[in-house]
Amino acid sequence: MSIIAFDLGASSGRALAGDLKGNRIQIKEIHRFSNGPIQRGGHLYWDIDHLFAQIKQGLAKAKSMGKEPDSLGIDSWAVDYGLIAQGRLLQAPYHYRDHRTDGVMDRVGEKIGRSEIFSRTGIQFLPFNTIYQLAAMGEQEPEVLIKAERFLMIPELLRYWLTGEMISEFTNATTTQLVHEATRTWDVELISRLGLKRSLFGSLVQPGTPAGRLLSSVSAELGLGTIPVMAVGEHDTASAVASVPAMESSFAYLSCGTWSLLGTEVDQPVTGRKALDLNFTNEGGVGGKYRLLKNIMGLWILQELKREWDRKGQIYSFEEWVALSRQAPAFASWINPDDPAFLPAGDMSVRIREFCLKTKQQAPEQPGEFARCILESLALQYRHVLEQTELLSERSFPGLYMVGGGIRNELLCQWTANAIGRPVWAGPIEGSAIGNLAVQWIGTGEIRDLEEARTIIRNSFAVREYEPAQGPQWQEAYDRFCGLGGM
Ligand code: LRH
Repeated sequence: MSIIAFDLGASSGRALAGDLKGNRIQIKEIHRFSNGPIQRGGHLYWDIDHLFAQIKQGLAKAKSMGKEPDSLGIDSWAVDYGLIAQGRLLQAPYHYRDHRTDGVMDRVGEKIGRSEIFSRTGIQFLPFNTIYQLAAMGEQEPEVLIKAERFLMIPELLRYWLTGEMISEFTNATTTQLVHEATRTWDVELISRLGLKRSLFGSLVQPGTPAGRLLSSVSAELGLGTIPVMAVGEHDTASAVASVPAMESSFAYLSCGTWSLLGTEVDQPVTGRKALDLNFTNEGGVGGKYRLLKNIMGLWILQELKREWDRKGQIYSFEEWVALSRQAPAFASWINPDDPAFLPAGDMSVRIREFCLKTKQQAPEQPGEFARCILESLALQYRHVLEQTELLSERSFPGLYMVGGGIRNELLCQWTANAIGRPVWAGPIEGSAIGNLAVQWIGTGEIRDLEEARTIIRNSFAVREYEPAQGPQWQEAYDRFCGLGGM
């Protein structure tokens, strides 16, 4: 029995078929497709029709490979959504890096109060959270919100087109910053204080809940049966954390990709003053857990730097960028990767240089120097956030689990181990898709629970250990990093 996970990541979308044989998972990538935003009229949108077509193509390919699935689930990055009226999508979903939310978080924070928003939701302040995207719509396109009857997050929208059912899922919903941390459902008071209609938001289901079957029109088009569809941990980070092959109940993880999400799992959200000041989040997790973590800007900065060089016609592969950074001088200059300047797309080299000059450091010039600056800064920031996680959770961690595409970057894994002075355990690479598959098996009863899923994942995928090295040099670097202005 095969099942399929669709994982829509920032660098690409993919369909993975999974088979569970005894206590081993086998995966096979059956389809990979682009998932870049489209730019139109000065705004950034999801290419949502393309994605729906790719999902159908993935299903058709599965059938042609003799892997007609018995279940499917979809996960993607958080916060983005579509609005439905009369059964139809009102407009293409915006991409969260669109600038229409500029300044909105501050205005909403003033109106409602940051500490009140945080104590209700436990969610960190990021300018692109859905709450601010909806507030931006209220300011700029109120007619769309008036017309809208239903709010669906991206995997829900795609599921709706596959099944005809509109069902909202818990983990992704928490990233809107509109779900109450204690009731684990929509915060009706917050929603009405924002002037939003309560009726937009449907009741939430937990990951692992059946969410309909393929519409007969879809199954006829693809020559498939009416395959059951499941709500999984539809926030990709929820799925990634579900895939962490930890045997201990308390551990630190880093989901490493376009974003770096570093934290731990907790049973109850941590919403005190310290968490607010450190801007930590408590996102809904799989298996009734919360993910106490912090968003770190991640490999996005290097991806954008690469795109900048690509545009200039100086094209290096990612492996070449990493090799160049290895050759550049060590500990020359750093950035605070979480400076908001690095969030939008565009001229990263200019912003990196500006940051370095502002903080009285030598600004990088050569490609390798830029790349080294980014990768060292990420590793040092991982230590910073790991220590903050320990402080907030009142735990200490002997090492760090890393999952996701970013662990292909062996240099980053090694530098992370060096920076934290503890081992890194890296794997699996396809964390989100594997977590997505595991939750489907939990939903169908083939895997008992999250703990058993993690044991099976550990048994099925290689985990590479990186031992820390160059302790004194990295300690000295960390002390200087923490003393940089602009941190
Ligand atoms: C990672 C991620 C992250 C969100 C961001 C928008 O892909 O889902 O957890 O904060 O994208």
